[in-house]
Amino acid sequence: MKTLASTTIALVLLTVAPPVLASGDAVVIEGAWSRASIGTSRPGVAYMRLQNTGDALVTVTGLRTDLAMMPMIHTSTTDAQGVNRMSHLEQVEIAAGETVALEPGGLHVMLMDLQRPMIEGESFTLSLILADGEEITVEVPIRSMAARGPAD
Ligand SMILES: [Cu+2]
Repeated sequence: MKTLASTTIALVLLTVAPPVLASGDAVVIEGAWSRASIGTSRPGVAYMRLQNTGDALVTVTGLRTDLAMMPMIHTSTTDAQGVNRMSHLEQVEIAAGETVALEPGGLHVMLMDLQRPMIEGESFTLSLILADGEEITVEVPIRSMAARGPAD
């Protein structure tokens, strides 16, 4: 009864293993998208939702992609005069069970120093580096220059 034996072992492992997900496995990335660029002189942008399905805080401390020399997380704010400003965030914390949205007008991935144009219909690989050294990689589709969301 090989099958029964395997099932028993699996159940034992499930019981013994602590219900802690590795930080990289705990984060689910949904709805990633970006916009096509005109050449490479201006930075590119990318958006996504980061869902922490685990039971511990996850901190994103950096980004990596071969598309851009300096990918970083920016936040957008509008001051009292209605002027939009972007600032670089050193890290983004995602509380257990929470979702952090990177979307137009708020948090976003800024792709500084593009190495090639972002072409509609193509995609690129982006890795999120976590505080514990784990990385999560996502394939980001490139939408049109006028896109306002992942379905455009
Ligand atoms: Cu920015």
